[in-house]
Amino acid sequence: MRVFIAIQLPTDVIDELIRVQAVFKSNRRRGNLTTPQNLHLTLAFIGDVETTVLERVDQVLENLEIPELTLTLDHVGSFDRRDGVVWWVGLKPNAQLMAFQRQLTEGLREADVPYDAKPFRPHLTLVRNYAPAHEPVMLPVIQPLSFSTHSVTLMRSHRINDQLVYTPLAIYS
Ligand code: 2AM
Repeated sequence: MRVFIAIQLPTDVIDELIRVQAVFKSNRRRGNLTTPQNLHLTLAFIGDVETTVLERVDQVLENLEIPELTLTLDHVGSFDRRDGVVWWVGLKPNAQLMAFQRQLTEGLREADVPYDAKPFRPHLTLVRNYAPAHEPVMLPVIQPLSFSTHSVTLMRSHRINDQLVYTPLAIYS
């Protein structure tokens, strides 16, 4: 099963992300928009694992002290990836979030759970493999928007009728 660990978002944050996403939706030669129900903050991407590994992930998350975090969306940015440009909304630097994510990945490592060890850059993906229909792309201004969270979710990534779907498997708080 292909899994990752994420923070789920409240509806007002999802609404704001959809507003920002509209810029890419309306000026798009190419691009896969994240569906509203798939918007999330990834903390650790694990990938395809067997049930025995999944049980160890569950143990790590059960034993993890989950802090209450206050996160703030405050900018739009992009990554150039091999499979095209990804545009996202980024979070204001947050030492507590970075420390928590480090604790989580240390737990995974100690439990011998594989994960993508790329440096953590907290972001909420709006569109992947994007190319505009016309230049310039007028980036929207983001009014800083904060939310508090006190849980993490083990998510499954799969395809249903050729649609990418993220399904919560368990919530830890
Ligand atoms: P992305 O949105 O920047 O692509 C599910 O695929 C989630 O895990 C996405 O949020 C994705 O980030 C993230 N992720 C992190 N590393 C990944 C990897 N190596 N492969 C696929 N997704 C990854």
